[in-house]
Amino acid sequence: MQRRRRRSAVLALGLAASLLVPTSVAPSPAAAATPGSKKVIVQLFEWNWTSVANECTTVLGPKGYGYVQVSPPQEHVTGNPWWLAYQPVSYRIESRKGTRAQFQSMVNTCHTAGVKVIVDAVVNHMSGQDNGGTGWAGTTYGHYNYPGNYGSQDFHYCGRNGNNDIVNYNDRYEVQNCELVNLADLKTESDYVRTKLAGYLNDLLSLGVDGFRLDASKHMPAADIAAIKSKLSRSAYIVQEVIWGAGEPIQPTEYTGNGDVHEFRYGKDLARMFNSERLAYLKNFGESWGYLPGGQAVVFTDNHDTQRDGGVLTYRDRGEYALANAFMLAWPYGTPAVMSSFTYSNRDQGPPSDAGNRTLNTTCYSGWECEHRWRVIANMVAFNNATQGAAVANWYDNGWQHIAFSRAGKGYLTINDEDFAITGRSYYTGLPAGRYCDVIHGDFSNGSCSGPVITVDGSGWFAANVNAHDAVAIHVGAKLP
Ligand code: ARE
Ligand code: CA
Repeated sequence: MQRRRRRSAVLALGLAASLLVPTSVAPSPAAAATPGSKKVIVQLFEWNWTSVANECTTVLGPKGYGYVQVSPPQEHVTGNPWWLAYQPVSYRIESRKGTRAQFQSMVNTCHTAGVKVIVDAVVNHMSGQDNGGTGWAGTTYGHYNYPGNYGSQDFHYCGRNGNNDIVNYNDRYEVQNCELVNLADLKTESDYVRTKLAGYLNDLLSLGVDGFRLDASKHMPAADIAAIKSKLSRSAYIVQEVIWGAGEPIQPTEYTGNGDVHEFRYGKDLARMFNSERLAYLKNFGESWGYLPGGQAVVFTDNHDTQRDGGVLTYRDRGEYALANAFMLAWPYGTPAVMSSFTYSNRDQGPPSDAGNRTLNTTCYSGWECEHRWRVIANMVAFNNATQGAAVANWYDNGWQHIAFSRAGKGYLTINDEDFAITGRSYYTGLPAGRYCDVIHGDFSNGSCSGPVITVDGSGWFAANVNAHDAVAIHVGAKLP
């Protein structure tokens, strides 16, 4: 059953939107953070290394993010679109985002701030340029010729569809041996190619990198990835990009033996619950929806592809987006990855860059959205950290768009996505009695709260009004003395 859309109500009231979105956390000097239980990943899409380093110190560390996922660092083809990063020319760590020295310094700075670094690694293919050219760092290349790395014998030529391109995702062979959008497809079954790829990844490990997001994993047999992984010089976190597709023969579950896998259904389903179905259905969100095992799933509201392709909530949805992220960060299924975007008006548009296409430093007020700094999102990271390991308890829903639950003994979230305020009711949290900061509307620091304080009584209840399209969240990490 479709429920009514209430975008207009949000605009008319202007209430939740104004409460939830425009406020961002101010960068502050880092206190040395403790790594360990911090799981939350933030994807700083297309940020340059200097800006990532700065963000680790001033925001990611202090706010409790565990990992930063950075865009591909290797030499790429030249031009302006963001997706040039996905067309490797060589494995030199030299790109529009910065030099090897800047990359190294970024890794060190993030580690000092208690934040680990995941690199988006493009290993399935090289460039998609029929005529070759000169790469960002000056390497001359051809479509099937990358001096010092690969020659024509190192690529697949599947002989299908007239141009070797993938057309049919229902054909396993084609998906793994033809070209994804004309990108020269590496023979990942060859030991030579595997050794080269592992050489690249090992170079990154030598710079201190902690893990990899393996791009286009679906386009490589899981066994090929396992073989590359076995050549790594030390253990590294791995998350594989395998987009679940209805009826496709290649399933995300094939890849769990290698590490984590992105659960693409999560963001689409979550958007549907917010937009046209019911938050009440989220009561058993996760494995019982047919998803990957939670311990191996990385989940997100949107990523750099889905935010462009539609069917998910993005920064353009403002308050609704904040609420969806609050849910994701409070709910125990999977490892949450927060998206942080540059704003764009067409799909191909590159990040803010200079005349030579060098990526500019990030400014969170011009050209960059910085969702990860939105108060709701940034503060819910600490909620996630404080509630690790605690089960969902005390679920409540009104059958529609008002839900609430606790993370046993550690935290409590209620989301009201109705068009009307919910007033005059109390919530059973099971939390220890005390005064808690409502981290949806206020920041907790040095024992004080810049927003509303919620009082949990000796029986574990609190009373509060919740505006339309708004939320209240409290946790033991933001309890007033
Ligand atoms: C660009 C141009 C192309 C041109 C090519 C070569 O757009 O027209 O032919 O360059 O010159 C990104 C961009 C692409 C870009 C590419 C290379 O999105 O536009 O091509 O970089 O610069 C499939 C894959 C999945 C992939 C998505 C996009 O399975 O792995 O397509 N996602 C990753 C990254 C992308 C990146 C690449 C891979 C390539 O996240 O950002 O591409 O490195 C169904 C299937 C999915 C399929 C999906 C879309 O849902 O189930 O598996 O995803 O359709 O086709
Ligand atoms: Ca392939």
